[in-house]
Amino acid sequence: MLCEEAGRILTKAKFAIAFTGAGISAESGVPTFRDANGLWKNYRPEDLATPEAFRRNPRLVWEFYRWRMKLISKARPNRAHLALARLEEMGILKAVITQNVDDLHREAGTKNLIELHGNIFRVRCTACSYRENLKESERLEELLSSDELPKCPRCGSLLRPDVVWFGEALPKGALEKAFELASKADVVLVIGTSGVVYPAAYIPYIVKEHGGRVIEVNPRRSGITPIADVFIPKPAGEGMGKILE
Ligand code: BJW
Ligand code: ZN
Repeated sequence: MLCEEAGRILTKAKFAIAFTGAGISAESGVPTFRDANGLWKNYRPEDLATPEAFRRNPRLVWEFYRWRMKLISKARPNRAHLALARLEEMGILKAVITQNVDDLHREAGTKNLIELHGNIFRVRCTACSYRENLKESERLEELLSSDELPKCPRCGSLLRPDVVWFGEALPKGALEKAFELASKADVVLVIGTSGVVYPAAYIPYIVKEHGGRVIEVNPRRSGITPIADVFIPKPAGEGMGKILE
């Protein structure tokens, strides 16, 4: 049963979607980007998650991503990821659009998942079209236990994480699909994002412009809060627990 005002809005929704950010995985032990202490060794994401940083110092960027891959590979979906999978099963939620690269929505069982910023368990070649899903190829351990820069098995060039860095285009199909869903949605459930990174942060605004409602779960105010119809100032697990009670 769905409780509270947010639950009532969701129950009546014809086409609800969710839009998630790093905060939904915080309770799984995955660090966010912009909360206190920063993500890693006092570097800002804007200094590591860029093609320039990778060109300048691929070792540093790979060290950062290996550290995160290790951490994320031990993380499990939390109550909030599971609640979204359950809402999809109930036929209420039509899609989850995530900025996260951590795979936790998929592990929780969400079927219609749109990953706007890529996936940390995939690598791709900087020179040719080679791509690899390290979970599927079972080569994650090999990559994590080596200190070498990973090279393309096809052409020998440097591999990079298959994620979207600042200044890079989002996967075209994913962004188009996300915008299309947002223009159709009558409700968007926004969970755990600071709402400052674009074009992803347009999504709740598109829903709102088309007359849809915005429900937000975040312990702190975000770039989305000014347009939220319902703001639940709680961590994701607790906030979603209240809605699904
Ligand atoms: C909790 C919680 C709990 C804590 N429960 N909540 C328009 C305007 C201004 C700027 C731009 C614009 N358009 C483009 C730009 C430039 C740029 C940008 O947005 N810059 C701004 C920062 C100023 N955008 C880009 O460069 C994008 N590309 C682009 O536009 O390309 C144009 C182009 C077109 C055609 C050809 C070529 C180019 C790309 C953006 C890529 C972002 N990449 C990253 C890294 C991904 C890989 C990786 O993971 O390593 O994506 S950066 C990082 O930020 C990551 C995240 O997905 C993203 C968003 O962060 P998120 O998820 O919101 O996390 P936080 O940490 O910011 O917030 C956490 C929230 O959780 C907080 O609110 C907490 O309160 C909350 N929280 N605990 C619930 N328990
Ligand atoms: Zn290659």
